Amino acid sequence: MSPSPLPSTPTLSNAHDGIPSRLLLKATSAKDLIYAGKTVSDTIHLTRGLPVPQGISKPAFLAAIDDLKSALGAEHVQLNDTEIKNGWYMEHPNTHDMMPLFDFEEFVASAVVYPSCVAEVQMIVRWANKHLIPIFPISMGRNLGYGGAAPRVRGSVTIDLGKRMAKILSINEDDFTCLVEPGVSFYALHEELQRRGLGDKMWIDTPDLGGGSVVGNTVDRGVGYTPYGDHWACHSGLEVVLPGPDAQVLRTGMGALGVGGENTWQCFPYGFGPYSDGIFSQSNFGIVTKMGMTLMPNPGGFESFMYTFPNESDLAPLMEIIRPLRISNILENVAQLRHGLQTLSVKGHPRTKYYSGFGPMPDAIVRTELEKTATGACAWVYYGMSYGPAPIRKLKLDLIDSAFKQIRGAKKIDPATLPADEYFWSRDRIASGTPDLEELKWVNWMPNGAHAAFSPVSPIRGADATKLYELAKKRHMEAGIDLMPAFCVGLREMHLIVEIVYDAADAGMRRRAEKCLRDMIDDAAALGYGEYRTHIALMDQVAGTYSWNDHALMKFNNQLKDSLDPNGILAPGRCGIWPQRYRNRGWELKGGESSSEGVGVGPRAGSSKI
Ligand code: EUG
Repeated sequence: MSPSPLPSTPTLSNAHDGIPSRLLLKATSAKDLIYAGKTVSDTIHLTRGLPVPQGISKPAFLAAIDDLKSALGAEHVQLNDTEIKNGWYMEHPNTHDMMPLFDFEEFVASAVVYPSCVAEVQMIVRWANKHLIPIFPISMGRNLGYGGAAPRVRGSVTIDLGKRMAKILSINEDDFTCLVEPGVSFYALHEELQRRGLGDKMWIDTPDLGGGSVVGNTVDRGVGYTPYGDHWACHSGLEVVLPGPDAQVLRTGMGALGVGGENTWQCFPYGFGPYSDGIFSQSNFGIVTKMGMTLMPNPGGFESFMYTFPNESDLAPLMEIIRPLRISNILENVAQLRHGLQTLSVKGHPRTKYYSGFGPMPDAIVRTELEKTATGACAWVYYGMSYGPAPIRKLKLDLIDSAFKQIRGAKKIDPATLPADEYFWSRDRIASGTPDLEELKWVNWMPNGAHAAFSPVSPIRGADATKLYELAKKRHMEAGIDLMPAFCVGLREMHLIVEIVYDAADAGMRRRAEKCLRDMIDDAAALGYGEYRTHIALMDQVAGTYSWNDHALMKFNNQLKDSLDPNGILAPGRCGIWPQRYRNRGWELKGGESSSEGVGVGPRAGSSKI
């Protein structure tokens, strides 16, 4: 390989968010590819100047920032007033969304602050309450496809928790648990298990890309691909800083015990009384500073398998086959059923290598191109994993084989025939708890490649899969965008993940992508499907679809918000929850707006000013 002209990717030995050295070569070529696909400058000058949040004058804001600098050290507070830089997955911005649906300058922070401990997080919360400045905590800011590091309210001060709070506080070999801070990535946790010689004994569960924060991904209810793939279900215990003026800290579950709670904190998630953890996931009710996570015992063997299915119409009967196998745990992991086009795009080539026409790439071309690859021409590919010693795997794999082969033309691909760089082996690593970087390759499909996801959940049924697939297809056709769906099958539900890959520097394409996403959200809602997670620009719309009984759930969320965060300083608008000071002022985004901002904010809670 020729040496990269670009600066080297930071590794875990010099950055909390770096790449493990075992993946450095892969990162180098991934970075080269991404930079080769950039047609616009990486640096964006803030033509609109310092994004001072609404409700405070620029001089008052700057004076408040000076206060914060004296409290935390000037080097731990950065004003964001000149330019922002996009970078790439491994060297991503913490000031904005590098994969925006609006322009790069819209969802942007006014400053970034780096606390080193819980007491400093509390200090920042008190400061925000004093000055009525919106703050937006990120763990590491790699929530790409869902807004990345970007605050919902333009000009919020980003709290980058991860940079200086990146400790693995404990790994318990007896209980198979750990306790981590927000700056610990899946990469870092995995490397630490190897370093301690525990890699053979216990596994982590990782998403497709391993650079994300374990805390961040879990509180956003992210998904991985081992039997521990439901991250939220696998966590145990939180430490949370509340957003009120006194910035209380609490620990949930057994961590709430007055003495010795650490004992059982990571073993039993519930403690006593109402189970509070839920309200700190996908919310703006608190800042999570520590989280317990369970680790999976090495199952004593594992074996990936891959089946291809020839026809688009195989989707429905296949889902009917998958459901009982998954619920009874014969299919043991959160596997993926991917559209053929996604297996093509993950090779990392730009779309123009295959097709340059406008609109979705014709099926015939996808099939012809797939014909030349390991999967052969097919409509769907199932990537799964069987766990345990060989005789146990054989029982399960035989059941799966005869069930899958009920589909005419179903083919099992023999892994022994696949070269080491085939995508299959990346799925193999991920489903056995080794975080990877391979998935990034399909962003090269478009120049300045960005992605944003449509992520509805449904039962594991043929009829549901078909309805969701058809509506996605229709809307992609209208928008002229390639459709790359993947069904991620949980225990009794599936997440359909449709990542739209678009050119982030092309305003027209961004608008088409946003329109397509919004149309799919509305279509899905009309059929009774909701999203499990969404991009920051789409949160109001998605929250609005959870409207049962006159929006009873949002009314409850608003009540919690007003009680916990009376001044409305913490991540206003996140997940569609707006504090009182912002309500009814036009902050909600439902589509077609040119600005993400409303008109002003109200006075301090309890203030007599109107
Ligand atoms: C993916 C999976 C997700 C998600 C976003 C992306 C994977 C893409 C299961 O959840 O939310 C290949």
